[in-house]
Amino acid sequence: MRVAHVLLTAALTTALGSGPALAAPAEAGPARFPAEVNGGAWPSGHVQGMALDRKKGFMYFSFTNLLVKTDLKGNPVGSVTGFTGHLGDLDFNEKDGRVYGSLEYKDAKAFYIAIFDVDRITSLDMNAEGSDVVTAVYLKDVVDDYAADMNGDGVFDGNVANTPDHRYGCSGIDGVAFGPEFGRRGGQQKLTVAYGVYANTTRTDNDHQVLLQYDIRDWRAYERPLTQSQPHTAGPDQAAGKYFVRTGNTTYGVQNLEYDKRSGTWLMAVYKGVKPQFPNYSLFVVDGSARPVEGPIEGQPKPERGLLLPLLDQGLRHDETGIRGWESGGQYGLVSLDDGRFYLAKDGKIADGGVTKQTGVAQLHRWTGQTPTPFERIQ
Ligand SMILES: [Ca+2]
Ligand SMILES: [Ca+2]
Repeated sequence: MRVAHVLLTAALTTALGSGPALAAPAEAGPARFPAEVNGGAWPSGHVQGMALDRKKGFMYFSFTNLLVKTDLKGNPVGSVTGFTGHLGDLDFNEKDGRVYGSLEYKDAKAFYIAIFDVDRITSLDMNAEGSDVVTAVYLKDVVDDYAADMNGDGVFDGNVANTPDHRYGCSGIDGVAFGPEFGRRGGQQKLTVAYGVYANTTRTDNDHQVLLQYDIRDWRAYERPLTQSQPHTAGPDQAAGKYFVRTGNTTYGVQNLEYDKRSGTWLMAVYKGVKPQFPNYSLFVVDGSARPVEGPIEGQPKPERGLLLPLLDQGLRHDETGIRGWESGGQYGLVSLDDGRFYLAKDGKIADGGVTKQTGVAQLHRWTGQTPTPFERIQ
C-alpha cells in the first residue's frame, strides 16, 4: 500500500506540479532548455530570426547578412558569412535536420528559401557561396507579386514603399515556419512563407498578410548553390497554397512566423502598422485547424477572390474591424518548444573598440494568453 501511495503522489505531483506547461513535457527534457541562449555580438545587421535543433542542442541566429550557430550555452560553433542579400526568419526542419530561411535580393528581383546543411557548419566565417553549406530555391510566386506593375504605367518602381506597384504591397518575404497544411491539424507538413508588406497608408490592397505553403518533398531537384552576382531561378512554378489573413497593413509584414504544435496555432509577429483605421497589434495568431474559406480579398483594385484564414478568437479585440491580436515581442525571433514555452529574441547593440556590434539573445518565455502581452519571462 505504501508503495502505491508513493507512486500515486509522484504521479499527481507530475501532473499538477507546475501548471499547464507540464501537460506536455518537452521531448528532450525541460532542463536542456536554459533561460537564455546568447547568440553573441557581430558586426552585422540586426538579429532577424532563430531556429532550434532540440535533439542536437544547437541554436541558429540570423543576423541579416550572417548566420550564427551556437550550442545551448551560447558558445559559437560556427557561422556563415558573405550574404549580399537579406537573410530573415529561420526554421529548423525536423525531417531533414536542416535550417531554412528567407533570403531576399530585392534589386535583382530574386527571392529564395536558403537551406543550410547545418551539420557542415563547424567553423567561423564559412562562405555562403563557396562552402557547400548553403543552397537556395527560387520562389517565383513572390517575384511575380513583388515586381507587379500595379498601375500599369509600364514601369516597375522597385524597392520603394511609396508606390501603387507591388501586388498586395509585397516587399518580399520574411517569416518562415514548418507546420501542417492549413485547415488540417494533423495534415501534411508544409513550409509556410510569409510576405513582407510595405507600410503604405494611401492604398487599400495591402491590408492582408499573405502566406504561401510549399510541399518541399521535391525541392532537392531545385536546390542550387547560391550565385549572388547572377541569381539563379530554379524553383517551383507555384506554391501548393496561397492564403490571406486580414490584419490591417503592417510595416514589412510577418517578421517572424512560428507554428505551435501544442495549441495548433500559427503566430505572426509584426512591426506595427500605421493606418489609423486598424488596431495595429504586433502579434496576430491564426487557428491552424480553421478551414480556409474562399472569399473576396478586400481592397483590391479589381475584385479578387482567394483563400481566407481567420484570426484566432482570443486576445485584444478591435471593435471597428473585429481584428484580434496582442502587443508582444517576437519580431526578432520566435521559437516554440511546443509545450507552452517559447524563445523570444532580444536584440541589442554594443560598442566594441569603435565598432558597433549587433547582439541577439534567445530568452525563454511562457505563453499566458493574457492581454495585452501574452508572454511571461521564465528566469
Ligand atoms: Ca508602375
Ligand atoms: Ca520562424
